[in-house]
Amino acid sequence: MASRFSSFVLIACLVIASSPVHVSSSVPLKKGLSWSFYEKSCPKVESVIRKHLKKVFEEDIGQAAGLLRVHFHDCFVKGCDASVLLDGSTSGPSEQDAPPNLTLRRTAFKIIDDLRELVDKKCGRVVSCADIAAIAARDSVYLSGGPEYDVPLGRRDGLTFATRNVTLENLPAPTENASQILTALAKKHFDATDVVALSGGHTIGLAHCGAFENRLYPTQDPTLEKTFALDLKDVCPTANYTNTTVNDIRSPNRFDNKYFVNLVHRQGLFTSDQDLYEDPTTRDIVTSFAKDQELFFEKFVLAMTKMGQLGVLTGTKGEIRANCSVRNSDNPDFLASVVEEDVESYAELK
Ligand code: HEM
Ligand SMILES: *[C@@H]1O[C@H](CO)[C@@H](O)[C@H](O)[C@H]1NC(C)=O
Ligand SMILES: *[C@@H]1O[C@H](CO)[C@@H](O)[C@H](O)[C@H]1NC(C)=O
Ligand SMILES: *[C@@H]1O[C@H](CO)[C@@H](O)[C@H](O)[C@H]1NC(C)=O
Ligand SMILES: *[C@@H]1O[C@H](CO)[C@@H](O)[C@H](O)[C@H]1NC(C)=O
Ligand SMILES: *[C@@H]1O[C@H](CO)[C@@H](O)[C@H](O)[C@H]1NC(C)=O
Ligand SMILES: CC(=O)N[C@H]1CO[C@H](CO)[C@@H](O)[C@@H]1O
Repeated sequence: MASRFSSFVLIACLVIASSPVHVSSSVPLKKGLSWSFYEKSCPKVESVIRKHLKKVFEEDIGQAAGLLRVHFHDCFVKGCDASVLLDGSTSGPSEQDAPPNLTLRRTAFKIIDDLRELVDKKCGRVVSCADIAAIAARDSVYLSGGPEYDVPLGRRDGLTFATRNVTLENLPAPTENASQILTALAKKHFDATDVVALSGGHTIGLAHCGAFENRLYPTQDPTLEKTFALDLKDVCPTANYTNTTVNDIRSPNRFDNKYFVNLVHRQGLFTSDQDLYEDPTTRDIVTSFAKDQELFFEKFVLAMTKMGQLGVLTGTKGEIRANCSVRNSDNPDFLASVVEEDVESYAELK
């Protein structure tokens, strides 16, 4: 009896855990993207990626955070065109050389390159690096305990990298307050709910002292809970320390709504996190996500689906890179398309 009951519970849990949040009806797709893009050319792409990432995360779940952040940076700077993956040392000064990218995990780039090889072996060179990064970000969320959701596909890889300045202009800083973050993200058509939901990405992963020491030195931020502040000072005893700490003290490796519970308790790590609770414009959204994880998941999926379509290249634009770290050397359109592509993706991002 007991065992029948527990297997019933197990099955019930599996059904709940694996029922995907579908957003296909509520988010309009950019022309050229589709929910079934590789159905004919590479039907196994998503299962190949998931299988490999499961293995990677079993060894180190921290890699999920690295992959999620790579997709976010890719999309915010010059659109989701895998430009963030271009290796600065071979392509000239690139996104990777701008300060916010100094802390992107090298291992995330390596994992994406490995996925590129696995997918190529299965299907040939038909899946873009930008799509691999988008699927990997989704799997990072799901395999860390977050929502399951479909990702529209059909992105192509950009031929140009973003300059250091363009990167800096497009990535918000952790020292910014909510009103600055809201203004910056409104330019990319994100509303307050999107901004709060996306910030929930900080429910996993790590941060270096440099990202939050403004809240400790020279004077302590009054919106920082006292015991939490002491812990942070242990990790970062002086300014310019290079240690890291977890973004979410309650459940550092689990994709859940605890990040918002932290904010309500004034245990958010960055100014840009905590101020979402301090600012009356976003406080109620934070509180609602702290109370209702399903609501957070639903809004997170909507915002990610929007983010995943920022400035995408589709159709015959861009290319499918053979190596995600370098653009194809055999692309005859290279010079001609550089100019066209830049104009277009900047316009779309504005
Ligand atoms: C709203 C503006 C945002 C700001 C100011 C911001 C800033 C930062 C900073 C400074 C770090 C720490 C990097 C380090 O010191 O190593 C970080 C980490 C992280 N961010 Fe954000 N972020 C923002 C939005 C997002 C979004 C939209 C996502 C994804 C949906 C995201 C996902 C992550 C993840 C997963 C990490 C941990 C990375 C790791 O462990 O390697 N962030 N973010
Ligand atoms: C980049 O930004 C800095 C500081 O705003 C400016 O001095 C520099 O000229 C810019 N460089 C380019 C190439 O636009
Ligand atoms: C946010 O920061 C900006 C720039 O430092 C400042 O002008 C503004 O007053 C701040 N807003 C709030 C609500 O604190
Ligand atoms: C911080 O880093 C130093 C070395 O740079 C190390 O000795 C110390 O244990 C670290 N502290 C924490 C809390 O990680
Ligand atoms: C930290 O670095 C900044 C910029 O490099 C410097 O101005 C500041 O004096 C340093 N602070 C400490 C405590 O070393
Ligand atoms: C991809 O390019 C990078 C950077 O040039 C290089 O280090 C790496 O070996 C290449 N990978 C493959 C599989 O060719
Ligand atoms: C991911 C990464 O660390 N990329 C580059 C960041 O910038 C430094 C310094 O310019 C480079 O050495 C890294 O390759």
